Amino acid sequence: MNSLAFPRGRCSPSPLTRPSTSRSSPVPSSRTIKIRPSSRSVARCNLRDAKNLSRSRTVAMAAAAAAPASSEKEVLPPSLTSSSEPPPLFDGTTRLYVAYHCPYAQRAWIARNYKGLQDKIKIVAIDLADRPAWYKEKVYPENKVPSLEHNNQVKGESLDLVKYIDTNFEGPALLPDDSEKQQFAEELLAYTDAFNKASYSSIVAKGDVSDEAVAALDKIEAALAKFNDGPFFLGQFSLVDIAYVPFIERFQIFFSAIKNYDITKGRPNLQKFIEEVNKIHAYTETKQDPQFLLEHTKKRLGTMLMEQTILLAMEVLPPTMPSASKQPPLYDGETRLYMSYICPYAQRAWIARNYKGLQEKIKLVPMDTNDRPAWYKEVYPKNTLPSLEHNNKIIGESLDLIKYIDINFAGPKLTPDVDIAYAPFIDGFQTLFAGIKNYDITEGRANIQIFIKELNRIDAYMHTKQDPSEVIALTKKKLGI
Ligand SMILES: N[C@@H](CCC(=O)N[C@@H](CS)C(=O)NCC(=O)O)C(=O)O
Repeated sequence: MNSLAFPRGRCSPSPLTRPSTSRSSPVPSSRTIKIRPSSRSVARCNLRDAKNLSRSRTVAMAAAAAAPASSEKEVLPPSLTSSSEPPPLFDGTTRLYVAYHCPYAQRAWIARNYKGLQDKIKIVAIDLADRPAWYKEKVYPENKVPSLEHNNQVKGESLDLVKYIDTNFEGPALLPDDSEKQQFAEELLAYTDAFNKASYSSIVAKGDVSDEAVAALDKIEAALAKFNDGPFFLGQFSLVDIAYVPFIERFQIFFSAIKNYDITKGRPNLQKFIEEVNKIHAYTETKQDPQFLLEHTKKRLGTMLMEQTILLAMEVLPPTMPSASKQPPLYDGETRLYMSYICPYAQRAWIARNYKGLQEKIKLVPMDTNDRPAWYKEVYPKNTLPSLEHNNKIIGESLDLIKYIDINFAGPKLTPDVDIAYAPFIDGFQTLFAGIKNYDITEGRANIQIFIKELNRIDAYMHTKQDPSEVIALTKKKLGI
């Protein structure tokens, strides 16, 4: 352990273990962990990844495996709830407020452990689901964890806290003196949020691991190769490893269980990093049961997906606007999708908006294509549908709009966006060929059949579908047949 520390610190770390009974969620010691989804979680997952989640599976956990067996552990306090009294605040005690499952809090907790500050910084665990009111009122108005009570002040933000703990307390230094390494550390710290976002949005999104998440993991793999004097980001263990490890730990579990994707495959540096970091007791002491982390996250993701489905089901679609309709205000800050319920091009943008859960952010302005309001030409001189009013400008062209909505709004990633581009047409042609030519486009085309079947399971798409007989009637009218 000492060999991993930088020589800057005056003191060698105090022993990082404490005599104790172990905590309720011990770090698993076996190499593989069997994760059997509960019936509730399976029901939730049916919304998206039924195929990936409906069977029990093994999460390969080199990470968990490498943790050294230790019979001694710090006794950690139980989490405080809404009915718990606050600790005697500002009495000179230094307190680190954490939630045991929170990756941000884990960063500060690892820093505290690594520097051997178990006696100097007391852990106070908060139950975030049943948070004590005094935490926001008296400790940290942001109401998040981690926060650190020190010298009569409370500070927050995990990355700032890791640096603060490193600078203001004794123990091995968490940053080397080498200026090239320090500069690289800043670059990597600045990238953590983007790395987390790319990974989390891929976990939430339907289908395979996104290109964005793969690129983010590849970037990490490349970063780990920058210095040759050790397995960590800056060669030897540093605050950069502390910033990333709680998230890498989680992504290894989630990608394996939810996407059946091993983040270390083809990434030897990442594999080595995970192996080596699991030899650091200051970190392994903070690890939670992978099954618990998985269930906790699935619950959160399930709630998000459920909310999106409910939002869709509850959406009351505005009536179609004929030529006599009054123009809605233009450039008043509202985001509007000018569209038609029966136009497949408009449907592309509409599906994108639904899929990303933007029902409340992007208002629909449906127009009657056979009796189009004259004012629309002033909104979008090309006079085609769809177009999007956003940030005081109008953007057109459905394929561009899918990409624009994807890039400029939150929600699951849409790229690659080919399915949304084709969906309205494939499904539409099926209806029209069947209704007008009595021809089944899926016959002898098993893949198209599966595509349509799967498409019809996606709420974001289903809510844009029109009554087939109406589509046939309107098309016949338009074609004069
Ligand atoms: N940027 C903050 C993020 C901290 C954070 O979001 N913590 C979560 C727990 S993992 C939290 O306290 N959430 C409570 C809330 O947002 O109300 C940091 O790095 O410290």
